[in-house]
Amino acid sequence: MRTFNIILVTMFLTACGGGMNHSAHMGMAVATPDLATTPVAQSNGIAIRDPWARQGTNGDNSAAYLVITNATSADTLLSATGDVATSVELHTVINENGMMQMIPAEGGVPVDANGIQSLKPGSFHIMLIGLRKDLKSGDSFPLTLTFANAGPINVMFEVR
Ligand SMILES: [Cu+2]
Repeated sequence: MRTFNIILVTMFLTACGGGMNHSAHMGMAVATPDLATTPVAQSNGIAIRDPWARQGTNGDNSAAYLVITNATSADTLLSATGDVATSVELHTVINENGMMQMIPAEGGVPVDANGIQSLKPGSFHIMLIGLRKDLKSGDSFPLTLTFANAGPINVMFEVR
């Protein structure tokens, strides 16, 4: 458990690297996802913690993040759907000749058996393409996350 917590702290700090909100997030370091906390949603062994999204302007793009834990056999996040944006896609980030590029996550986002998978800046994320409204700090919106085994899970994302 202690090892898990340390890994999560590292992930959180990485997720906060750069950006105008850096200092704000650092000040909230105690809000690091804690596997001992109650998940915001769970189904069939999959639990969701710390769902959040970047602020954005109507018509622009944004991204959403979360921590997935899996208490059962290997699963895959196949899709995220919602009406917050014209298109909602699962993306990953690759290093192409020193340039960081995001591309669709072919086959979805894998979640190991009894494992943890973080969707975070610089890694897997949910891309919100063409926001249908402004996303301001404190707003929230729903997405449906569909897993191959666990099925659909409705999650509210908090805008930060
Ligand atoms: Cu993306």
